[in-house]
Amino acid sequence: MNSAIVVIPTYNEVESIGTLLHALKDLPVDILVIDDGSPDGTAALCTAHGVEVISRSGKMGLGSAYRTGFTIALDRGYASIIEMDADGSHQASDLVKMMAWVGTSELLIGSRWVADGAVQNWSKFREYLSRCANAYANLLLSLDVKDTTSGFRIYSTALLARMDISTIKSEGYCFQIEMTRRAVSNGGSVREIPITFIERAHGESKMSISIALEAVVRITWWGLLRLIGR
Ligand SMILES: Nc1nc2c(ncn2[C@@H]2O[C@H](COP(=O)(O)OP(=O)(O)OP(=O)(O)O)[C@@H](O)[C@H]2O)c(=O)[nH]1
Ligand SMILES: [Mg+2]
Repeated sequence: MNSAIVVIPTYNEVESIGTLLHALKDLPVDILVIDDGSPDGTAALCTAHGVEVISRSGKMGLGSAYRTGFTIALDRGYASIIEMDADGSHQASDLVKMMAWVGTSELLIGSRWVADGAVQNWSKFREYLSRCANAYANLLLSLDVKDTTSGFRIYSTALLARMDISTIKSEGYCFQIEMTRRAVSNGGSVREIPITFIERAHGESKMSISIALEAVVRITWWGLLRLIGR
């Protein structure tokens, strides 16, 4: 067993996941895929790569997939728990850079919106959406994190264990914001490491209006709670 595990949620990523698993194979990490019954055979491909897969019966959301994966990782006693997307947006070379900072902060975020961070092949609209979500979250929640929606992270087990993740409710990319908020409120130290995020070349984005709306509603609610001191 390595001291770090990469938890990868998947839904219909058969065209992308193989490249990621190949890129991760020489890194000192274990891998756990949480697949939601992808009809395209994602789980079978991961198994063929010798990777452990938790197969769930249907699409239950990114947040729920991470809660399942994190709970398993915590039970197994890894020191570091890593989040990565399967769609090719997160690079193993950036993970190596992030892992060099393990031990310096309890939450390391692979960030697009710090100096030397970058996005490739994103439309202006997607960039605008991401920047707006981050600006709104920071305005209302004062998290002091430039890329609160990034799904490329390394948590220390000590931090994750005190975050009580079973009570995290968000399902879409708001999950990342809620986790950042919970990390900060639990006294977690956060460091952002610049990454290059590359838009997926294959498969379909799971981003939707309802996922964006979930973020707006929850951020607004948390902002109101903060205003009344709760
Ligand atoms: N298990 C599981 N994985 C999911 C679910 N929704 C998304 N994922 C995975 O979570 C990761 C991020 O999903 P994306 O579709 O890239 O979502 P996104 O990054 O918010 O959107 P884009 O920026 O458009 O790619 C990918 O590996 C997806 O396959 C889900 O309901 N269940
Ligand atoms: Mg993506």
